Amino acid sequence: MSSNSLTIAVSKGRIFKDALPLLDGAGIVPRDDPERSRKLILDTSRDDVKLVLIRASDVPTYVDYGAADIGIAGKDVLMEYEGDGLYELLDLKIARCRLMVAGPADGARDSGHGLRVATKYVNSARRYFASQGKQVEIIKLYGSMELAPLVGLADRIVDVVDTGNTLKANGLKPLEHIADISSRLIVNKASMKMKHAAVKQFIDDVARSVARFNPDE
Ligand code: PRT
Ligand code: MG
Repeated sequence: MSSNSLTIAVSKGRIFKDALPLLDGAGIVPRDDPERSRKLILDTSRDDVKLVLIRASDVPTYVDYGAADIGIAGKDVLMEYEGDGLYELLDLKIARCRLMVAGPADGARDSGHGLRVATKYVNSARRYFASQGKQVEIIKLYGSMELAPLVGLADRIVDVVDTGNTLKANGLKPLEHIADISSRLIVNKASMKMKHAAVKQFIDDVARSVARFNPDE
């Protein structure tokens, strides 16, 4: 990577969609639409900036190892990530949701002890229940957590919730709030040093966009 070019890691889907206006504010417009193109590396309107499209949960890994200088990742994903090669520098205030404990809408037992909790957010769930003084058994899943209580795999799930429609459609309801979630700008620690001018310029530009889109915060 040359000392003034920037590689930005971002996931397709809701984060990409919400990030587009912020990138635009930094003068960065992708040359392809990732929902149509199969390319994993997108050139942009700036010759010195490219986007790499990866799974949401892989973004911190690419940035940690310096395969991308910068990344856009949900706080839910960052709370699970254990590497230390990155800085979290800016709240982008996009792709907002809440990390919640959910369970059957018709009640069910609520002692909190001996509960089985299904989640892909193993670290966050473990920390949360420990902070509540509750002993639970955590079952790691990779998706479709809502199914677990329906088939008797678990008593509770920990998942991100936006409208709550998905919980409701599966006979579940939100029970406890763990954290407010939004996407964050993360930067590789070495890039922060070696490409300081380019990284700082980018962060300042994006921060201005964020402020413009959130005038009341
Ligand atoms: O690609 P991969 O499957 O590994 O990752 P992913 O599914 O986590 O990616 P994606 O694009 O779905 O989510 C990326 C990020 O968006 C997450 O890491 C969160 O930070 C953020 N985000 C914001 C959400 C939601 N809102 C959200 N609603 N991520 C997931 N959801 C799910 C929710 O769990 C439910 O299953 O969307 C479904 C609809 O939500 P309701 O509550 O509106 O019904
Ligand atoms: Mg998904």
